[in-house]
Amino acid sequence: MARTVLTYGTFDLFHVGHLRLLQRARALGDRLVVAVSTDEFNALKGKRCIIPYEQRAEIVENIKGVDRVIPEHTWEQKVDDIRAHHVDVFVMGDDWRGKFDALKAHCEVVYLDRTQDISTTDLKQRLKQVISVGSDQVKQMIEILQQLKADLD
Ligand code: C2G
Repeated sequence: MARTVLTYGTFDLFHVGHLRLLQRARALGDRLVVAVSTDEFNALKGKRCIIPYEQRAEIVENIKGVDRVIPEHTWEQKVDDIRAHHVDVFVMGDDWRGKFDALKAHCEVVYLDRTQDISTTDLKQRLKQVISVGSDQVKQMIEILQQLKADLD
């Protein structure tokens, strides 16, 4: 019987931390089911995604080793998902360590080390810095052009 692994996540601005989590989760079994948080559920988690659910799900389901993507609508659906997909192992990054131990009544629970120095939050911060530098340069250009126009008047 195939050993099924299940994990959950937002996977916004997909990066190597997400990839390595999925690779290591898949290596714990023969098939991997990934529940991707919907935009509505992310609002509940207090997260605002850059990439909409449909695209996040499309990226994840095309990652090698991912066999099935399902939507994550609520915190409470995990036990139903475990039963519906005959899950043997539930996996999360260790930022969630201990949070899902109740699922040990239904399947193995494994927390994997997060990949260091990469996160969606960090990527957003770096993007903001690039944008703010750009907008400062645009402001300087506008001042130069306004001064030039004043000189020509
Ligand atoms: N992750 C990781 N290393 C990183 C970043 C993320 O291993 N540098 C892992 C997280 O620990 C998680 C998975 O990648 O297991 C997806 O991360 P997020 O998209 O941030 O997921 P999250 O918002 O924590 O959603 O019901 C559970 C929630 O849906 C989890």
